Amino acid sequence: MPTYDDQNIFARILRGEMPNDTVAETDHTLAFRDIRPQAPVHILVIPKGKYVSYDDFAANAPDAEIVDFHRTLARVAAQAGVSLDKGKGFRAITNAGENGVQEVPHFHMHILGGAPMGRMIC
Ligand code: DGP
Repeated sequence: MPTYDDQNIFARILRGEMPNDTVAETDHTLAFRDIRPQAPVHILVIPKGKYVSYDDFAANAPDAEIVDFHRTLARVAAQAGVSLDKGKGFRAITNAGENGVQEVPHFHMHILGGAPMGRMIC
């Protein structure tokens, strides 16, 4: 696992060094709008803990942080009107490492919705 880089942009957002458009926050999780939206709804959900990628988070985060992360993601999707009870659904994805084309090395999931996403294999 790569070493966590404390200077990555999401670490700076968590330290309050960078502005962001927060949509939800809990003790363990932050959700904010993506700066380069690729869909009408494009929100990033990140743990506050220092995890490089999905595999790091899944293997090493305490259960309480993992549960809070997923519950927050589902709540944010509902608040944004894209959950199945509020809207027409969404895509939740994470990119990991070089082949996953992960730009920011702090684990995050993208919530994408508000329009059909199209079929994807990547
Ligand atoms: P990726 O690591 O490839 O899964 O995607 C990173 C996403 O983070 C990308 O969609 C753009 C977004 N992003 C990069 N820098 C910033 C920033 O400073 N603020 C916000 N809100 N989003 C950012």
